[in-house]
Amino acid sequence: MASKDSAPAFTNLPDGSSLRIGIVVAEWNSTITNSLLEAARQTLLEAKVPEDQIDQLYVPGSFELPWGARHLIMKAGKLDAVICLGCIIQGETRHDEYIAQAVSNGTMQLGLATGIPVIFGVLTTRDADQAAQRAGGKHGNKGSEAAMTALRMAAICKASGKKKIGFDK
Ligand code: DLZ
Repeated sequence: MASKDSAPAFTNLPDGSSLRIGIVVAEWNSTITNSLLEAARQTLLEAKVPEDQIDQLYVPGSFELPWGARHLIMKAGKLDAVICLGCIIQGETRHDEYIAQAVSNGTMQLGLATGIPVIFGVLTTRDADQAAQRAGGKHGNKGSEAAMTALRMAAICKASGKKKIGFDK
């Protein structure tokens, strides 16, 4: 279980001025996902990622996020990281479990296959209130955390001169 200090403290934002970052956003639960998006974009801009170096794509639901991330990677060519933003809320059936499993596996596999960091910025909550608390409420905004993770991972890749593999145009 997450405790108050379990997320890493990102005190210094890496310089993002040379980075190109993709963001894929699910339209399901759009009030929440748009809050995540706004915070993610704000964090990238604060880190000096140029606005025209942020590639954004909406997909219908969280299930489509890995496909959307792959599409951006293939289309944009030189992305340093891709952030996936979604919100899966439990319902009467087990749909949320299947979607969450598929998205987390899909994003992980895409990152490993391409060498491009693919960030899991997907809320998986019991209800809408829990989601709201994590999209600008008392638990902060996970969109901003996802953006910080993307910046950190992109900086690690740059520092190690890691060559990206796969999906070359
Ligand atoms: C179908 C569905 C349901 C019931 N719930 C959610 C949800 O809470 N969050 C979300 O992002 N998407 C949901 N979806 C849509 C699926 O992600 C997907 O778009 C459809 O199953 C079509 O593949």
